[in-house]
Amino acid sequence: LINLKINNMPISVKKGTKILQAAQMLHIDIPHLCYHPDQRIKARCRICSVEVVGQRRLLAACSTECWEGMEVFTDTKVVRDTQRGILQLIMADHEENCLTCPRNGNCVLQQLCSRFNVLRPNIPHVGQHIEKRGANPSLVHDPEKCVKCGRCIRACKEIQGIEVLGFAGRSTNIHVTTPFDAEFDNTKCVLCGQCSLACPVGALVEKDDTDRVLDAIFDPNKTVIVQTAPSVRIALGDEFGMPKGSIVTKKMVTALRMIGFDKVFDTNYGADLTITEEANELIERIKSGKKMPMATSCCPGWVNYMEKHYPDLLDHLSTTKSPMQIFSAITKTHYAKQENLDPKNIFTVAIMPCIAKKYEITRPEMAHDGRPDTDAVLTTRELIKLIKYIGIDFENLPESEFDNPMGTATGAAAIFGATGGVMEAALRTTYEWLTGEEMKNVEYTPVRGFDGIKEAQINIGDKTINIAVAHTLNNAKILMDKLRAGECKYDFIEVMACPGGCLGGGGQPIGTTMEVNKKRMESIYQIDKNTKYRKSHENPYLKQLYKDFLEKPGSEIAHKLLHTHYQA
Ligand code: HC0
Ligand code: SF4
Ligand code: SF4
Repeated sequence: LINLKINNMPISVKKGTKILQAAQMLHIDIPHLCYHPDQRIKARCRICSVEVVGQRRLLAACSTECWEGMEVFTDTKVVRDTQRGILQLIMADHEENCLTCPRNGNCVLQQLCSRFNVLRPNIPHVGQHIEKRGANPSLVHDPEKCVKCGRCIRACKEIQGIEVLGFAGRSTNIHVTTPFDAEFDNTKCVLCGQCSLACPVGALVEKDDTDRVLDAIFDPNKTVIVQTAPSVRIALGDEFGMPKGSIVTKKMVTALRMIGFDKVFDTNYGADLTITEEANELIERIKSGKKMPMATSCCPGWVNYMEKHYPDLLDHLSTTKSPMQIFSAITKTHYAKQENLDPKNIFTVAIMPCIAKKYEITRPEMAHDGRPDTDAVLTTRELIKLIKYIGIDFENLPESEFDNPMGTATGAAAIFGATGGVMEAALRTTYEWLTGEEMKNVEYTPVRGFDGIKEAQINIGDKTINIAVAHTLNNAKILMDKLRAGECKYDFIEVMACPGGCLGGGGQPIGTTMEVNKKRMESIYQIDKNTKYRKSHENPYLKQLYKDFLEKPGSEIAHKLLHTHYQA
């Protein structure tokens, strides 16, 4: 242990601890902008400068390790003047229209200016006008709001290995951009939104679709149907002061009804349907030996990645659509007929932890009779905005249940939100269908947890199935390079683009970190444990759906509505 003092308070820390963390242990928040707990430390912004006795210059608290006998001061006049000076410099290059900024009220720069009383710029404005980028369904980039912390660049590189963002220009013209300033969807970007989750200000945000959804809600001719992804219910509470990982499913349902949705359904029902179709597809592929290994395809960030980076391997992707799209396809066909609704007048909304899902719904193959299956995707962050807009006291809401038939789902669907979950859910059904025996212990732990790549062998009847699970595209790349080189022994691969799976999605509340994701993962497995049915094929409403409409997994009608293809 190393002994030091911060603001005259003694503390002992492990070797290697940085001043920033040591101060946190003493409940002192040293301001920081470019520092992010899950990223490599760059010490670019210097807002975390502190005074250390015996040192001639200020040191960056984020990158300086504590040493024995160190004496740190975080709030001397020179420290405060430095912090305010840095903020003044940032503000001289920052478009100051906080009131209309999407991050108003949730912006690190705004919080710091308020905390350090930097209320009026004292340096002339030097920022240059740079056009916004946003002609794509998912992401808006406003370089004039950028603080040059580099967190988006590191997210893209360190999580996804894509490196589509980088610095260009010099001096007052330095800015973050894409290769040749291209629009995101014309680059290697997969629209995962991890950059927007890492951004401390309003420079990178999701495309805001809240007004489009409200317009539909206020249109008397429209029946507006909402579905909510597995990972929203364990993250939404964050923003309302509830402990991280709180399971708020039933409050969320109440809030959605108050916002004005006509029916509140569950994407998890779609996830059960994805599993029955995908398990059937896997069994067919195993039996025929064709297009093996099969890879999951429910994550649109991952699908974009395959199309842009491994177009030669597209055959490996399962043709089963994602739960969101399967759900909407059923809504606008079978459900519409059952309820005597004209599909023209149905507006389907999906609440997702994801930004790439906004792109997924615009794919031409995700439409039926010229109408998109899903009309709008809102991120968890946009749902938070709507809840606040209506003025709902979320924490104290009474609880209520999803509507049926599409509000009932199994525990297998719940775990889709965590890396390894789709694999585990698929194995529960594949096992029973291949062997005809009951799977007694449904919890398949080798695919659980946050290891980057998880591999296992599972014996199903007389077959041995090799599986691999990866999260983040940096890890997916390792698997795909092996596959391309013909060195891959797997039968079934699951990939989710975001860290931890959808629970760490690019559309989740600001402040999402791996530490938070761990709590979300525990909650997801808790939901599975507490659900009556735990295997997708046991969902009673799904059995009814196959009986009334889809006939059997992989039927002609199932193929028409629930399967898709990919394009290089
Ligand atoms: Fe996911 Fe999904 S689990 S992609 O991660 O498969 O976004 O939460 O909704 O569609 O179910 C996201 C989360 C979903 C879908 C499901 C899948
Ligand atoms: Fe990179 Fe994802 Fe952001 Fe695209 S959306 S720039 S891939 S982090
Ligand atoms: Fe979207 Fe989930 Fe894929 Fe992230 S992991 S891109 S949140 S579907």
